[in-house]
Amino acid sequence: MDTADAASGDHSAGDITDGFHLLIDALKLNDVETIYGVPGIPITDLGRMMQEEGLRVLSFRHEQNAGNAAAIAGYLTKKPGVCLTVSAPGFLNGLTALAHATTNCWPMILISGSSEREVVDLMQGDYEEMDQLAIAKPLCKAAFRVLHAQDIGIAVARAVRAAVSGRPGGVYLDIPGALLGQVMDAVEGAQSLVKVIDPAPAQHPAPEAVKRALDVIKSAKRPLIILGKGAAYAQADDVVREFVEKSGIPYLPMSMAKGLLPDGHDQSAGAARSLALKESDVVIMVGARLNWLLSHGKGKQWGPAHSTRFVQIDIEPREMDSNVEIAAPLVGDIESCLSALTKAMGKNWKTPPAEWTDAVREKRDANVAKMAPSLQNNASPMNYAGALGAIKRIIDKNPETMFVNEGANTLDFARSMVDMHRPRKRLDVGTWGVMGVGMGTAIAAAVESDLPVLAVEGDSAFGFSGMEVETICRYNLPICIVVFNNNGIYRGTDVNRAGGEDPAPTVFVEGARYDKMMEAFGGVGAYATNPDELHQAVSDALKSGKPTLVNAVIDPAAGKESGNIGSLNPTSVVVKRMGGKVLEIIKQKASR
Ligand code: ADP
Ligand code: TPW
Ligand code: MG
Repeated sequence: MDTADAASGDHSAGDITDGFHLLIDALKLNDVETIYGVPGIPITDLGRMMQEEGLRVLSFRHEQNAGNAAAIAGYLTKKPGVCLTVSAPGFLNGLTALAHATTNCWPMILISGSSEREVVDLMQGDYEEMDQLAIAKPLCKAAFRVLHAQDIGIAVARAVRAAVSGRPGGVYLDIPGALLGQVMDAVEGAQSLVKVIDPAPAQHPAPEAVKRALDVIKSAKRPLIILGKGAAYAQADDVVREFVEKSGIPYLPMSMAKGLLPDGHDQSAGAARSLALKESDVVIMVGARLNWLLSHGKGKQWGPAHSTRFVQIDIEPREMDSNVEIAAPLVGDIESCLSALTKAMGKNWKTPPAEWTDAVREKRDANVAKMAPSLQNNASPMNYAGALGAIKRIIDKNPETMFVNEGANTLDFARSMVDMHRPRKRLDVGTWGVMGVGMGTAIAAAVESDLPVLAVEGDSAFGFSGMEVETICRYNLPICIVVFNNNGIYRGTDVNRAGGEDPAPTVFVEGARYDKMMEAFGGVGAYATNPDELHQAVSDALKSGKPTLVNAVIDPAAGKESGNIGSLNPTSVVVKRMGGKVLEIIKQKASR
């Protein structure tokens, strides 16, 4: 429906409309198709009417999971994912996901019902009273409240544009319950709706910035491209490929950019990460930030201080120099910037010295060869490599599968062992490393892509959103969950250091059967103690498309504290004394 249709609508003089319908019409006019939420006062009827009016409404068991679904829907579609919640507690439950979306630069709109404005502002104790707008503000890109039905159209338009333009992010839209019941003339109502034209306009880089970037790249002896999830989000896949291939420069994909170019690509430096970061002299950042995931662009992982020069492509000007000097900032959208660079490289582009590209390739191939036997490990109970070998073979055979991944060891081992072959197929914990995104992510991945989903989950990670297996069964989604069950967080072997009866804080019930949770709601439960059984169970699930949960038994001693990021744990100090005299001061990291 375009604006003209909406304005004339099906309405004739004398018809009236209300806040419910104006909100629904405004969302539909702006191409929103799916709503992820949890019903209750004051938005129960809104959900029903949305469904009646042709929106797909997915009802969750907890708002955080609905919010995580909306966040990843935004990443996958470049349109705002919409989450709908009730007031105060429901709103707060949705807020973690809104902040997560904002942190990851994904467009999302959290729409929450709220209580009587007059009562809230006088703090008179309304049902679920809370000043939601004030609370949302610091956690998202923009926050709006609508008080009058005739403003609903403009409010939705502002929310959509704020979410997707520039650096994408989360937007909060506060809908006081009373607004939904307001009535107005239907023709005027239809005319009040606003269709956002060109919501994320192209942003072309300045020609001098392109030239500066190219000069820096040309000066490099050992250049490296880093592709981030901003590049995957941009959906400029062909342009990215053309730039990488024409430049001849090795590239490193960040976690969710894996598959933007297939991991088997000749220029991939994925398995030579340490060498590539340490030895490169010019690094071209493409939709990736120099945050903790790249140790802030300095320190041990990198070459000598100030020896690496950076070119950075980002839509957000303030991202430049966030951690180190950026020699050539290229501000604009990925597609415009990379097209301009590729064009400016011209016909006689000289690819980097073979000495460098060969060194990266050799290191990568050696590392891949070194890892290969571990992926064939058939031991039972499984270690991570054995289990992930089975998962890797499945993804290699079914490259279209949407791959969801969370946990600590389960995440870090899977990232390095399971190759991705297509863009935006690896969906994980993002910039914050949030546990609990798994089921919301899996549900949105299935709904938005219509493709089979494989979610590989640590047993702890799964527990954060595990109740959504009911949602998966209810909507009969083609999702196969594999729980890597090592009886705990990082490992299942920790003991209570006080010797008491309580288990250690990181361990769970031994030998739990997560597969039974899926069976409880009519899905398929499977139990795998070795890689062959795991391979079989997952293959069957992908073939049948039935909701499935495979409980994969992992050796409780196989994992490392905090997976790959144990070094981020604070150091504790133990002082050993004998008779009041200090014998030794021992500094130690968490795991022992
Ligand atoms: P990763 O974790 O993969 O390194 P980040 O989330 O840290 O990626 O960085 C993504 C970056 O991409 C953000 O700085 C964001 O501003 C940028 N970005 C998002 N969309 C676009 C786009 N269309 N064009 C350019 N930059 C973008
Ligand atoms: C919202 C802290 C990081 S990883 C993890 C926790 C609790 C679970 C690791 O255990 P899992 O994986 O999933 O069983 P594995 O294979 O190592 O055993 N709360 C939030 N986010 C984070 N990151 C944490 C806590 C954490
Ligand atoms: Mg675990």
